[in-house]
Amino acid sequence: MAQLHYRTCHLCETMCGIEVEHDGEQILAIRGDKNDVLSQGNICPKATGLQDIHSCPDRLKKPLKRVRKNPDEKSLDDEWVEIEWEEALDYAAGELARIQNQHGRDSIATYWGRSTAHNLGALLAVAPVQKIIGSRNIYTGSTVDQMPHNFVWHFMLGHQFLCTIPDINRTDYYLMLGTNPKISNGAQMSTGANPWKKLNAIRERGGKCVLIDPRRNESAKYMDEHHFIRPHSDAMFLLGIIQVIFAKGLASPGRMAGHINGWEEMERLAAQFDLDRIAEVTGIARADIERIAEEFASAKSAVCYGRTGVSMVQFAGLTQWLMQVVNVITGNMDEIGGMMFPKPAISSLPLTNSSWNTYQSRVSDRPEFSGEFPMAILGEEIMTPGEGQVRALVGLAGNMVLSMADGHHSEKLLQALEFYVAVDPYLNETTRFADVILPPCGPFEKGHYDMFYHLYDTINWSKYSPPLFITEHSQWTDFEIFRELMGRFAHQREQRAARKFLIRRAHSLVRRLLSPERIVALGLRFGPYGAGLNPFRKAVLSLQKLKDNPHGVFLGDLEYSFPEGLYTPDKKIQLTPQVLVDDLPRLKAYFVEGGMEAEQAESEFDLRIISRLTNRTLGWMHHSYRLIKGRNPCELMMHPDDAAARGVQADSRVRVTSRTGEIEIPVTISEDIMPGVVCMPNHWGHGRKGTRQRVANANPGVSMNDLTDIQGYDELTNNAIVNGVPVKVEVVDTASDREVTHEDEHVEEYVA
Ligand SMILES: Nc1nc2c(c(=O)[nH]1)N[C@H]1C(S)=C(S)[C@@H](COP(=O)(O)OP(=O)(O)OC[C@H]3O[C@@H](n4cnc5c(=O)[nH]c(N)nc54)[C@H](O)[C@@H]3O)O[C@H]1N2
Ligand SMILES: Nc1nc2c(c(=O)[nH]1)N[C@H]1C(S)=C(S)[C@@H](COP(=O)(O)OP(=O)(O)OC[C@H]3O[C@@H](n4cnc5c(=O)[nH]c(N)nc54)[C@H](O)[C@@H]3O)O[C@H]1N2
Ligand code: SF4
Ligand SMILES: [Mo]
Repeated sequence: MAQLHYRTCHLCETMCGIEVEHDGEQILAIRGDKNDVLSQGNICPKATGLQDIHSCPDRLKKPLKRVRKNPDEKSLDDEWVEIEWEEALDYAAGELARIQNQHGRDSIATYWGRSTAHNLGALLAVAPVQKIIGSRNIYTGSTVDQMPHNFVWHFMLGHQFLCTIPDINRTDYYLMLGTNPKISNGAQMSTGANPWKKLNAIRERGGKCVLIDPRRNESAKYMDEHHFIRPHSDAMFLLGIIQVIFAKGLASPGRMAGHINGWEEMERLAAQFDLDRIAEVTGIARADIERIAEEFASAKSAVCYGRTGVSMVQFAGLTQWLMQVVNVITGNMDEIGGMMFPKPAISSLPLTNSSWNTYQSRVSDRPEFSGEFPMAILGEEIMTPGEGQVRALVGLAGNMVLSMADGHHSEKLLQALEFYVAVDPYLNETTRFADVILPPCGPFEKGHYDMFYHLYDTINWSKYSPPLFITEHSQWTDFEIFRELMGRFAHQREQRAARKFLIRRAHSLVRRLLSPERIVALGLRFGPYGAGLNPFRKAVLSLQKLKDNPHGVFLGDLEYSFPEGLYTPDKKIQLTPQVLVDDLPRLKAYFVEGGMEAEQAESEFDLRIISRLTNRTLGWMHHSYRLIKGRNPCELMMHPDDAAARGVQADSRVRVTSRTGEIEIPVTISEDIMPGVVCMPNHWGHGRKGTRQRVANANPGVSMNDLTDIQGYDELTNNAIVNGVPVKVEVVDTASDREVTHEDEHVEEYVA
């Protein structure tokens, strides 16, 4: 008999409520939950793909161990055998302990990919795993994503997770840079899908929406204006905006008066840049910059916000900083309709680290940020011999071969590892280099609470999703896998009998007392809406209350939290942190003092490539047949002038070449892309030897990150540059047959 289950879709930070109709273990349909307090029935197509993941025959249920053909070297011809959990955990822990005892703490690195943040068990494991391993070699997907934001929040507001959230529900002016909410459903801003409805609402209440983007992306039609901007040049545009706001006497601190340092310095810094030169390098007319600045500063409330298009580029740190400066100098920081700060039911800020440059990396002296190093240096730490060299990797929830800049480089570094344990449900482009794969249970076989994404809330709310199915695999969430792996590792690493005994006792105590659900209950109890230590206090929120309210609990609109909520020692906003001011000469050298022209004159790569998300997919969801069936979106978008200049026609296949690699890809010719810029979707490029993912491999596409460059990262924040990478394009042939290229028939065969 069909039953209904309510939960949160865990696939992205949008946190939509879904209604799962199922008959026993068979899922019949996934729909939006109309009663969900956040999303009110809105979802995107990706949620429906979860049922394919649940039933996917390629999803691993038991650990896999590599059996090497040649004991001295890994090969993609090696075989995999399924082994029992006990054996797999003992083997992995034993190898890690052996390597660390022989080569020291830093010889093990950890890598945490995107799905960590979507995953209660994995998130709860992060801090203990890092503590137990004790290595400085910590790497996460953050440095191929949002690190520049964290960097700027740390320096301006005092904590890397004091996340500025655009108050999209109440703003009158929305200035948006490098983001495409129609497709991404909003990034670092959880609205519960269909944020375009909120953009429409801004305009319906008389407000205005402006988009700055090298592509007239799918969100442009919900905006009043769109302006093309040359990739990497947003910091210059923002300096123009700031300069005009000061020059016209429109700057005003609003509610934050008396709580801002660096006001005069900021005015002086922005005044140094010539507005005509800004217009020339950005491609946005001077008159438009002046008008947008005036409109923004004169609006009743306004917010300047940007996402991955301005964080995975050169000068990303400066860009993030200057966006926040625009908000502060117009009185829109911690103001209704401006940038606001949520109050999540479990407060993670006091428990998380925020630091910079307290130590540096071994090979190239890159600074740590909040205890992690940038992904860009993982390869050199593995491949450069010497004391402290990384020899083993514990990697989870990320597919760096497709997602990190320079996929070929990622393959090399993974191949070079002495030992690699992957915690991942798939044998994919990255995990095929592992020695052992420990697969966590599927999304419906465990409870879910968004421990991280509530930091991006646009309203205050809370929700817990219990497991839908309890299966044999349910006992292996990422939490239990790490609990068992780390317990064994600590025990095997220890030489002294007495301490070994204590570790064993502690491990069995943790096993008995701690589960993800219990930790959530504790977090809620000691959070801002919980009863705390007082047994008589009637709490606004508890785990039981969340269980009783499967559509979530609304906790109120976002409220003022500054200056008390600031984490800076003097409780003031730092408008001009020295480290950011010190990065301005680099911007000047490139855009004002001829760097850009010199680069263009020297280089054979005359186009810049940027990324694009597609509505129906998300990285690892290419395992879902219903999401990727049909024409493969992996095509290169090109402006008609650029196409004509190279003899490219609508049915051409082209070769795209960069400093690091080349790919061949069909084209789409469109005026929606800025001349001089080309664009393609990322996270494709399946079909590689040694993977076990039939759906993705049957419709493989090519990988954009086979073109991006490991040497390309924002010098200040160390975030990878995967947008605006120099390339050239040549015709391979025309009239290519797309039907054949996309091998759809093959997928049909498999699914049938
Ligand atoms: N469908 C779908 N949704 C997703 C995801 C997914 O994979 N698929 N991933 C999720 C994740 S992990 C994230 S982080 C978010 C990302 O969410 P968004 O940031 O909204 O993602 P994008 O669509 O990549 O938008 C980036 C925009 O930046 C533009 N851009 C590129 N270079 C520049 C530049 O130099 N300057 C400016 N101003 N713009 C530039 C691009 O043209 C593009 O329109 O999406 C989330 N949602
Ligand atoms: N060129 C280019 N590159 C980009 C981007 C871009 O726009 N352009 N975007 C960047 C951004 S914003 C992001 S977030 C990254 C994303 O890149 P990654 O962090 O690499 O994310 P995915 O490729 O989605 O891989 C997720 C992995 O997690 C695994 N997984 C799924 N569920 C679970 C689970 O419950 N537990 C565990 N342990 N594993 C699980 C999947 O099998 C898969 O291996 O890519 C970045 N790279
Ligand atoms: S936007 Fe789509 S993928 Fe993201 S949470 Fe909502 S339904 Fe899931
Ligand atoms: Mo991301």
